[in-house]
Amino acid sequence: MEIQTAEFIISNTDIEKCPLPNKPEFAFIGRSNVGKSSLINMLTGRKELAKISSTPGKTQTINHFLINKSWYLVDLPGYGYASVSKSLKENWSHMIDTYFKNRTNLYCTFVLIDSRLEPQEKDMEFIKRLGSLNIPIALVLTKTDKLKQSELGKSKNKIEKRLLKDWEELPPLFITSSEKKSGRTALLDFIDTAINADREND
Ligand SMILES: Nc1nc2c(ncn2[C@@H]2O[C@H](COP(=O)(O)OP(=O)(O)OP(=O)(O)O)[C@@H](O)[C@H]2O)c(=O)[nH]1
Ligand SMILES: [Mg+2]
Repeated sequence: MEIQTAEFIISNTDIEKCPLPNKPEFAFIGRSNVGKSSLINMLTGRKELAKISSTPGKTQTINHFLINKSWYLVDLPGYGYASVSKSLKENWSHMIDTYFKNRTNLYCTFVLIDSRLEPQEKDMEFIKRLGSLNIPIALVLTKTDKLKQSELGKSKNKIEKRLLKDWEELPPLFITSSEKKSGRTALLDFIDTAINADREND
């Protein structure tokens, strides 16, 4: 899929203010600092579309971007950021939960996982939560430029092994680096296929 246009629509903490759920939507979620905003910029080819920071906790709102005038990409705040206050964490958690419960146009949620880390229980818990809400997911390994090919293979195996403790089937998995711009075509093709498959079913 070619990205012709990518427009910022709205940033808010109130689900009611999100655009009407009348276009296919794809959300990006994962622990703080995992690279959600960077991935959105890499996919759209717009360097400063989503705001990035080396300090975790940069994205604190729900951010809708309209792509090719026909579908939404959504940048969400990260979970598991230790340094914010308990009440702020609870607010985010409630906001994210409400988001997932209300977006009837959500085609797939990409759960980003840092390829350099051992499988994290926070990620596994979050994946379970999405599963209980019947939300289709795909996994995205991020920052793979930081690993050698052999290390990446091991990391992928560990994550898959851990997931198979909870799930019978593995979700689709993408290997990406926003730094090296890798994994872009596969991910955009996946989105394209999801949108078109649904059109054919209409
Ligand atoms: N080496 C490398 N660094 C990356 C990659 N993607 C993101 N980063 C860096 O990781 C840091 C966090 O990136 P963000 O895109 O802001 O992460 P985020 O998940 O949106 O973070 P929050 O909004 O705080 O939840 C930044 O310093 C990025 O430059 C990547 O593919 N490779
Ligand atoms: Mg962010």
